[in-house]
Formats: sequence, structure tokens, C-alpha cells
Amino acid sequence: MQPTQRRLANAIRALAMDAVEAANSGHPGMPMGMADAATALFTRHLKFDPADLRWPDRDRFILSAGHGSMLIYALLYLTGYERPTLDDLKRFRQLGSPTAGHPENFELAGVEVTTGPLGQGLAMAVGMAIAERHLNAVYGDDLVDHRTFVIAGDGDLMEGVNHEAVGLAGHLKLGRLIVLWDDNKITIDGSTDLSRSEDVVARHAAAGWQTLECDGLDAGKVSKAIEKAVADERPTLIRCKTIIGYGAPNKQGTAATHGAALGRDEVEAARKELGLSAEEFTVPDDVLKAWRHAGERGSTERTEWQRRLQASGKKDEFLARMSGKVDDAWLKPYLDTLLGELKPVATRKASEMALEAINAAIPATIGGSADLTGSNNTKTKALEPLTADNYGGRYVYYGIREFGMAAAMNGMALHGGVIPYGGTFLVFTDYARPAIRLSALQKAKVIYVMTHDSIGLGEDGPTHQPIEHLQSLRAMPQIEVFRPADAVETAECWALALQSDEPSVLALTRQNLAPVRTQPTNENLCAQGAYRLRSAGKERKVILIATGSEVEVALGAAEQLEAQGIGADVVSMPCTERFDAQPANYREDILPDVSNREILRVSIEAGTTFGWERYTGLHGLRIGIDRFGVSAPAPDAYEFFGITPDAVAARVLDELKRGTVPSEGTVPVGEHE
Ligand SMILES: Cc1ncc(C[n+]2csc(CCOP(=O)(O)OP(=O)(O)O)c2C)c(N)n1
Ligand SMILES: [Mg+2]
Repeated sequence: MQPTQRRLANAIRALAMDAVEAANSGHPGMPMGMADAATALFTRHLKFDPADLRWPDRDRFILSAGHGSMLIYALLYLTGYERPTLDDLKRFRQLGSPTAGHPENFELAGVEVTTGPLGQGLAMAVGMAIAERHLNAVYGDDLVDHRTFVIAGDGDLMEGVNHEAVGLAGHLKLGRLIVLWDDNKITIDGSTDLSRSEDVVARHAAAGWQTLECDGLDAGKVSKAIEKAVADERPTLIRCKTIIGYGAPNKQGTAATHGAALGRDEVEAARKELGLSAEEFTVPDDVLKAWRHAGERGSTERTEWQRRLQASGKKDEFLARMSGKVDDAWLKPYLDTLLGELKPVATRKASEMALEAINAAIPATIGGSADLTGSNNTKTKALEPLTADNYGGRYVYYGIREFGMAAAMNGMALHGGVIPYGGTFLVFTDYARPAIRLSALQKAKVIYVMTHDSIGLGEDGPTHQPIEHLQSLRAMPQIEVFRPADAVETAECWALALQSDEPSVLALTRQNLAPVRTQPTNENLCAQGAYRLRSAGKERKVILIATGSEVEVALGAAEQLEAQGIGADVVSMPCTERFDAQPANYREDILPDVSNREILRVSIEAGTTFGWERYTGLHGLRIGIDRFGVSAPAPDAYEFFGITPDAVAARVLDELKRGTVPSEGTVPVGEHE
């Protein structure tokens, strides 16, 4: 006789309790409450094959309630994934074990996305569902025909990003997206009555979702609901009524089961209640066999898919596209044309010009903007909107949903087959930041097109003028911040972002910039992060290090200094992270010996000076803005903050006169008059 679904679910409960107990840390309540629903999904509906983890047409499963990580670890183990092993489960949350505290996509191939920051799993799922429909439009049902399933908790549905994600999914009619809500009425602080009284179901319905309800502790009923969800054209929310910590007789239904080991006595009582073996980390043979059998369900479907791929005549193209690798064959011809017709241009416009070449050469790109298309210059002429009626389009109108856009782009990138880029103002990276951080952590290849990158945006004033943003993004690991100085650098930086396997931020100007790179080069000079743009004519006394729009200022200041007999290098530094990664001799050549007081190093960037001592040394001079901006036309704002060739040259001369002693006196201009 086949074991019942309840017995299969109880294996999840047992493993969750035991692993949390062994670690004396973790969250048993969620996996125990959703064990039946997850069993229904994994044994009857989800399309997957543990024998081919990256099968492109597999269904995607996202545990948005990432604190319940033992749920997915148990499922992966039970269905026969190579990892985690039973030993991995025993080492839950320990150093070096892939069963990390929260599910990490870089630890286990069976984990599609990193979750834990509540709300973002579901928001990434929206991006996965977009990528699926887009690729379906390109390659057809034979090659792309899968769904995205999510398990979400109360927290996922309370977070603000949920509003953005649910709205976008409803608008785009992402019927392949199915969310199972663990409606246990409990969060950490206690009952959800403490903090929530909205009608969650009605909110989804109002956004165009199908909404269903079922007993989440009855796998059969959950299964029926999933069938209905699959049959409907709308995205579906299935409200699964559950009890947190189900099976722990004294603690179930309480917040006590949310995030702590149950304790030996309670685990023992639960074993009795659930009819489990007394020994920890054991799964009865017939139960494990049934689970492994469920894990093999997808095998035939996968081989049939392989056959279709083989016969499609598109195999190489499809697989190359899924690999995410692109070449930069577009770059040289584009630069040749560009150098033939140099003129002042804003780098946001230069980005659009580069994108015309990129989007024509690389069909995987999907652009978009959070309602600033005309300002971010993200839409190229040939791109059609990606809409509910035309998933084949390559431009997403994300609406004013910066966080939702960034999270969706993470989902798209991690789905594979598409390279998302999206824009807003640099200052609003703050709105998108939690998802930018997850791009970096997960190495999701997302390209952020962040325009209006300084006081140079002018009249919109301090609320719109980034100050701390560039440095705060540079402080984030595994993401590169590019701030190109002109159209040539912009194209080079785009090429680097597309080649990278990490996410990138392009910080681009609103205002026109004069060309600083006017000669062809054999190499992409931005690749090293910083390079000598101008060499001192006279004996070198000063190195001016600048980024983006301030490179032009540095060149002007250098000329004035040379006229007074002071040799000045100008170093353009479009990407500090890349410069830091260069060999010591290269860095030494560009910025010789930190302690060499014969040469004054000066940083010029229209943002915070915080952190620039890294390149100027403490005795260097840092020109920037350590206060909020001003509402004024851009030239006036630059004048006010002393970021002009005249003001920079004057400050350098002043500093040289004083001698390059360690000076507390490097007060940013704009403050000291
Ligand atoms: C953005 C974010 N804020 C806070 C937390 C900390 N946190 C983890 S779980 C949780 C409660 C979530 O409640 P629910 O989704 O209902 O999970 P349950 O207690 O039912 O397992 C909180 C606040 C988090 N992980 N992410
Ligand atoms: Mg809850």
C-alpha cells in the first residue's frame, strides 16, 4: 500500500524538527504547518527532475518564506536531489554546510533564488514568470512551457514590495504564477490581529488575481486548488489555512514555534502525535521510497523535452541563450562610428545610443524603467512593449515600482535566457536597494541604468540629487558601479556590464558632457577601472582622480595647473571595484606610493567625499559634497559647490602652498566659505 500524503508530509515535519533541534537554531513552525501543502505540490504538480537540476523547462519553486528553509531542504533531500544529503541536514546552519540559515541559490542548485528578506521571493517570482512568458513567445510551447510556484507567509504579503509585485503580476496577467499563502495567522510578535486587518484576498482579487481558499493541512484539497490555479488565466493566490508548528501538541498554533527549537520534550511529544519513529533523522523506508518515486515523475517529460529541443533546429541558439554568455562584437563598430561624429552628449543619452547597438546585437536583453523611460533613455527604437497581449516585447513598463522592478529583474536574470536592464534616478536606488543587495548576493546579472547621477540634474534639487549613493553602492560586495565620463566610456562600461557575471550599476548624467576620449584604442580602457587619461606635461606634482562628469572638470583644472608650471595627471576612474582588483604594479603606476607627499592626490566627484581617502591618502585633497544638494540650474550648483576647473585649480594651488601635510583642513568646498 502507498503511504498516505500525510505520512509523506510528516517526514518533512520530522526532518524540520530534528534539524532545528540539532542546530538549536532555525524555524520549525513554518515547515511543519505547510508540510501537507508542499507535499501536494511536489508529489503531484511541480515539474522537475533531480537528475537534471538546470533543465530549462522545469517549473520554478520559490520558498518566499525563506526562514522556513528546512522545508525546501527536506523536499530536495526527499525527492532525491544530490544535495542536500542527510548529513547536510544534520549540519543545518553550520559553517560550510549548504543548508544555510536561509536558502541560498549559490549553495544548492535546487534553490532557485535566495530568500529570507520577506516579500522579495514572491517579487522575484513575478520576474521568473515574466521571463517564462517572454521565452515562450520567442521559442514556443515545445521548448518553454512551465510555471512558477511560490510558498509565501504572512510576512511576504505584508511587506510593501508585495503591493508592487502583485500589481505588476495582475497587470501582466501572469497566469503561470501560483502563490500558496501559509495563512497561519501568526508572525513573530504573535497573532496577525496585532498588526493586520486588511482583507488580503480582496487585495489580490482587486489586482486581477484569481483567489482560492483551502484547508492547507489537507494535501488532497490543496491539490484540487492547484488544479484550479493551473486552469485559470490569471495569477492565483491560494489561501492555505494552516496551523504553525502543526504536530507539536503543546506549542502548535503559537509564535513559540516560529523561530526556535521546540525542545526535547516537545519534539518527543510531537513524534508520538505524528506517529513518527523515535529516532531522529529517520524516514521510514516506504515513505522515502514514495518520495523518491515522486522525484522521478518528471524524468519522462524531461527526456521528451530533450527530444523536442534536438528536433527544433534551435538547440544551439537556445542553450547559448540560457547560458547567459554574450559577446561584445557590437562594441568596435559602434565606437568607430561614435568617434567619427563626436559631440557633447549626456551619458544617459550615450547609454541609449549604445543600447541601440546592443539591443540589435543581443536579443536576450529586456529593458525597462520605473516610469522614467524618457529620462533614463532606456527604450530603444525597435523595442516593443512587453505586455499581456505581447509577451514577445522586450520593454517592460514597470510603473512607479522601483523595488518591484529590481526584484522582478532578479527573478528574470535567475530564470535565465534574458538579460534585464532597468532604470530610475540614481537617488531612488534607495527604493530599490534591498533588491539590489540580493542581485549582488545572488550574482544575478541585472544592469541598473541609474540616471541623474549628481547635482548635475539641477533644478529638481536635494530630494533628487544623490550624495551618498555612489559610495554606498560601491561599499556593497559583488556589484560593480560604473560612472562613465563620456560616450566612449559609456559604451565601454556597457560592454563590461554585459560581460560580467555580476550585477552592475551604471551611473549616468542628465547633463551634456564634452567628449574626453577622442582617439580609438585597442582595448577597453574602462576594464581596469581607472586609467591615466592625461599625463602631466611639466614635472608631476598632482594627480587628479575623477569620475563621470567630473573628469571634464579635472581636465580643465589640469590645464590651468600646467599653465602655472605644475604637472598634473588626470586619472579617469569609472569603476573603483575594478581598479582595486588590478595587480599592484598597475595600481602603483596610476597612483604611485600612497605615502609619497611629493605628489598631491586629489579626488573629484560630485558626491560624498566619504571613502575617497582610499585613493587620495589622508594627506590628499578630496573635492566633493558632504551635505545635501541645492535646487538650482546645474552650472550654478556646480559653481556653488566649487566643482569647476577654476575652483579646483585654486584649491589645489592652495593645498600645494600649504605643503601636503596631513590636513584636517580638507573641508569640502561649499562648506568653508
Ligand atoms: C524584510 C524582513 N523583515 C523582517 C524579517 C524577520 N522575520 C523573519 S520571519 C518574520 C515573521 C514572518 O511571519 P510569517 O511570514 O507569518 O512567518 P511564520 O511566523 O508564519 O512562519 C520576520 C519578521 C525578515 N526576514 N525580512
Ligand atoms: Mg505566519
